[in-house]
Order: sequence, then C-alpha cells, then structure tokens
Amino acid sequence: MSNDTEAPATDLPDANGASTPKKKSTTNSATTTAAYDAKAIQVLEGLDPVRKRPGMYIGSTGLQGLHHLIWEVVDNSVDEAMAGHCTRIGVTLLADGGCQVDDNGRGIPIDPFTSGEHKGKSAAEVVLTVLHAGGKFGGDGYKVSGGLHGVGVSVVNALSERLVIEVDRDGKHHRQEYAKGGKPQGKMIIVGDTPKRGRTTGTTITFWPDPTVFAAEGVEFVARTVLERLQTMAFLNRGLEIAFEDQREGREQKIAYQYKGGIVDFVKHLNATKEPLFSKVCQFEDEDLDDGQMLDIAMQWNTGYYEGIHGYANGISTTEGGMHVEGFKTALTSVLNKYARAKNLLKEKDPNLTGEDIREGITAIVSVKLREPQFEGQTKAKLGNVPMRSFVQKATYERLGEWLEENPTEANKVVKKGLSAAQARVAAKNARNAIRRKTALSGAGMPDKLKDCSSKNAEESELFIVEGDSAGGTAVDARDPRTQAILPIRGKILNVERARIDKMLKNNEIQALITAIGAGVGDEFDVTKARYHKVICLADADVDGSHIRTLLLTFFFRQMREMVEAGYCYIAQPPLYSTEIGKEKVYLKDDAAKAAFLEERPNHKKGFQRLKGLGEMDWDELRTTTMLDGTRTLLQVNVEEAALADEITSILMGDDVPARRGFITTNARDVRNLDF
Ligand code: 0RA
Repeated sequence: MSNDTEAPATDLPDANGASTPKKKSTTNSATTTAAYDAKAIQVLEGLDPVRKRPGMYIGSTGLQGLHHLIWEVVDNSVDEAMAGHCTRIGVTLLADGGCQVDDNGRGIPIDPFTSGEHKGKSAAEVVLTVLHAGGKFGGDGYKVSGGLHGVGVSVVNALSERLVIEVDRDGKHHRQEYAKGGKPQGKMIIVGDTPKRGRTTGTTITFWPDPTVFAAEGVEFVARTVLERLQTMAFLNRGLEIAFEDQREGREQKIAYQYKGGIVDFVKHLNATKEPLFSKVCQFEDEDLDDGQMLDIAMQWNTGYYEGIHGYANGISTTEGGMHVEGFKTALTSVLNKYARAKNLLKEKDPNLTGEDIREGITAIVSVKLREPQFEGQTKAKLGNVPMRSFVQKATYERLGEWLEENPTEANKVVKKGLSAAQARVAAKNARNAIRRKTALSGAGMPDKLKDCSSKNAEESELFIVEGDSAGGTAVDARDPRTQAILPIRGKILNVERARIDKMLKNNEIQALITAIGAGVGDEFDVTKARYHKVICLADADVDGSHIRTLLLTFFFRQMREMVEAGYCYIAQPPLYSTEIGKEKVYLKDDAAKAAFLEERPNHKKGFQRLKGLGEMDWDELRTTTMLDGTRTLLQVNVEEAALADEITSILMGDDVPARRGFITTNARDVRNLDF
C-alpha cells in the first residue's frame, strides 16, 4: 500500500514542538506534486465548503448526519485507544443540548507550529480548522486509523454553533473555544493545572450542533442511537471502556460498556437469544504491518438455520459485505471440507458441503482495520479493497484449521450440522420439485381455498391472507372480486424459525401461500413473478391474531424477503372499537384512538362496545374499515436493515421471553403491529 497517509510535505511539530523532517523526496515525483496540491487546496478552502455542502461531508443534515458528528469525534478517541494510549472514552449528552466526548489519551498536541503555513497555531487548532488535517498525525503511533473513513473533526467544528476543546498535557489544563462555523476565539491557552483527580492526560471536545444547519430534523440526539454505536465500538475494541451519560432533563441515564473478551463477547451477545451448538467461541487475530491491515474474527454456531456474518471495516458496519466477508466465506468452506474429508466425516463419494450448508446457524464477526477503506455499493456499506480478500482468506484458512484440529468435539458438531443442512437442502429441493409438479398437473394449479381475483395485472392485484374460514367467508363478500383475492388460512401455521425448510414446505397452509403468490420460495424466489403486489395479512387484533401475523411476517422475512424489500407486504388494520354518533357508525382503530375520541367527547356514553373479532363484523363493516381502498388503513412492512431482521425475528420467535419483551419495549414504535 502507498504512503499516502504519512504526513504531507509540511513542517509539523512532534510532541516536543520540533519539526518532523519533510517527507523524503522519492523518484516518484507525482507523490510530491500531490502533496503540494493537497496543501494548496487546503489553504484555499478553509471550512466554508463544509458549511456550503454539509451533506457531502456527513451524508445528510437529518438525524443521521447529526449523529455523524458524535461518531467523528469518538473515532478520534478510538484511534488513540487503538494506538494503545487510551483506555477510557466518555460520551455525555449535556442538559443544554451539547455533546461532550472525553478520553484519557495522550492529549492532542498543543505546541504551536514554528514554521509553515500554520505557523503560530497549535496542532489542535489545525486539526479543528483545516479539512482533512487529521491524517497529518498518522505517524508511527497510528498504524491504522479507525477514523480514516471519516472526514475529520474540523467538519464537526464547521457545523457547530460552539465548540470547546480542552487538553490535559504536561500537568496543565489547556482550553480553546470556537464560535459558529468553527471560528477560533483566541488561541489555545493554559487555564490551570490538570485537576488532581481524574486523568493525567487526555482530550475533551464539547460541541453544540448548529441548529441552522440541522434545521430539517433538529439537533436533538437520540440516546438509543448513540448507545447502539458505542456498544458496537466497545465490542470491537477489546477492553476499551466507553461510558455514556445522558444529562438531559427527564432522560437521565448512565451506562458503561467494556468487554474483556472483545468480539468473543459480541458473538456471545448475538447468540444469547439462540441456542449455541457449543460454548466455545473460535477467535483469532492477525496483522500485516507492511500493508497496514489487521483482522479480528470470532465465530460460534447455534442450533438455528440462518447465517449471521457481521462484517466491520474500521468500526463501520459493512451490511453489504465486501472483500473481507468474501475471503472469510471462501476459507470457511474450504477448510471445513478439508477437515471433514481428513477425518472421514465426508466419504470419498460424497460431494463437498456447500458454503450455505456450513454457514447454517453461524454467528460470526469479521472485523478488519485498514488504511483508506473503500466503501462501495448502494448504501456505501460494502468493503471494496481487494487485498483484504486474500488477507482474510489466508488467515481464516490457517487459524480456523488449527482451531478445528485443537477442538475435535466442536469441529465434529460443526461438520455434522453441515451434513444435516446438506440433507435438508436435498430434501427441500425434492419438496419444491413436488410443489412444482403438482402445480403443473393441476392446470392453473391454484389452491382450492383461494378465491382469486379476476385481474391478471399483478400491480393492481391484492391477496388477503385471512385468519379462519368464517372470517374468510366475510372477506369474500366484502372484497372487490376484480382486484382482491382471498386466501383463508386455518390455525397456526408452522413456526418457520424452528422448522427446517423441507418440513415447512410440506405444510398445507404454506404450500397454498407459495402457490397463490406464484413466485417460488427460498433461493428460487423471483419477485418479478409475484401475482400480487400487495399481500395483506388480515388477522384479529387479539393475541392469536398477532401470533399469526408474526408467523406470516417471519415466513416472508425468511423465505420471500424480496417481497418485503419490494414493499409488497402489508398488515390490515381492522378496528378494535366501534360506536355511534347519532346515526353514523364510527370506528376506532386502537386504544389511542379511543382515548383521543373520549377526550374530544367526554360526555359520549353510548355503546363503546369492543369489536371482538373479524368474524363478528358483517361484510360491509369489514369492507369500509379494512378492505376498501380509500377508507382502510394498511401498514406497509419494511425491512430497514435486512441484517437486523435476522436477530429481530429470532428474538420475537425465540423462547427468550425477557429478550423479546425488552426488544418490544424499546422498539414499540416499529413493532406496533406485532403486539404481544
Ligand atoms: C496525534 C498525536 C498525539 C495525540 C493525538 C494525535 C491525539 C488526538 C486525539 C483526538 C482525540 N483524542 C486524541 N488524543 C490524542 C500525541 C503525540 C505525543 O504525545 O507524542
């Protein structure tokens, strides 16, 4: 890899204020020119471009961009921790809306530059006022920088209405303040001795985001968003203590994360709601100093059927995968097949296990750190650096190979699980073929129970999946037969999280659903063949109804995810209450609507009868409240993060009731349709 992250050809003071030598001129004159250009551009720019186009630097000026400011500052402290100089980072949301990030690192250098374009300014001031200046500190101490994806803390300064930096070094407490847009209010000065209690050295940055920049969604930080990120950071940086405090009125809380096991603890945490195949976690690290690459990988298998491989590059979640994840998967498949053959668990005549067989039930963290990560893909969440693939592949092949040899009991269990996944794969293929044959034999092949719509245009066609035969009958009367199809399903369909795909495909209700939608299932699912662009789950508003809804959603998440991603899955909203005002019937969809209604009409005494179930509504009630386009309310089901869906579904479906309850309380807004 190139030397681009080294100091450009400018004079920088080291810890003692002396200048580092200029970069040695090399035969490659382009390097010198590039450094010169970069320097010239920086002088011209200042922080104005950030104010002009904040989105270019922090992605958006919405809530995501707002939180990006915190990540940017925290990343700098994490860099200091990665360099081995910092053990604790504190993040405090202040009562007045500011955010304070403190660390016990060496303290950002405060000595004034003795020459060059920034002569007289402290290094800290340069970092806070010059775009991309952070990289200049990428000397020996910074092998790789977690903040390199980032845009530098000067961007935070530019987008704040006020920022204060405090540095403890050499027994002195230093302070400098900046006004709106990052304008320094005087120089860095010594304001006293480093307080006797607390850290001896370190940096504190406190900033107040500029409300005129974040006008659209405001400047209020969301504690949950911050906590999630800090917890991940703590997992990825073993031993680092990250303490969070919310001091805002009515929201006070304090939480500290510190994981002695690092990503081993991360894997255990992810598997806590599942049943691990064994208690050990395989973990290994490797680094390649010449190329500035590091990896930290941990994995464990659970008894479930889905794979959860979570990639990170410099602490950033790579939900679209990339070179590191590719290298990991390739090595995983080859090393386990090699082991299985060597131990005669796979006989000579047996075909190899596929990658999917081996990854069934795996929970893995693949965390890499590298210089200049390239983030690609639709959401910039895919690591593109090619050398990372072979680096991860080689290390995984060697180290996992050793681990398997040293842990034969566990290795056996993994191989056995892979073998049974392979069997299930073959059985599922047969079951799918059987469904296909059945479809071909019975002409149009639609299930008997389906009352199809007459339109053949998928865009306008809707499939209502209705709980129970009697409600199904009412729905048939209530529908628009041109565009609305009804499929009644009886009882509880299989819990797909637990059932093997082959068993699931033998279930009558599931078969009817797959056939009606007409686009296949699992790997072979093809959303472009879907016969309906709205598949609407219509179940009672009671506990049984919500169970059915959850089961159906799980089925879609797992076996027809593209339906969810395309926005084709909906949940109908039959009202919970009805009453009358004069002659007019009024429906109230939930308790909140009822409360609002009562608040408006405190004297309304009549009826407040609860509609007990779908079956008790007559057809025209069902039509106007729930089915008729224009008067109904539908909830569209989204998969915001496909990666998270795996965990969510397990929590919702699993036996771990406290975890489920915790999830539902914290995500009440998102799972209002999954009311348990
Ligand atoms: C470069 C050199 C040195 C410290 C840092 C950067 C540094 C930056 C930040 C940003 C937030 N917290 C930080 N802590 C440290 C120190 C060089 C030395 O003391 O020799």
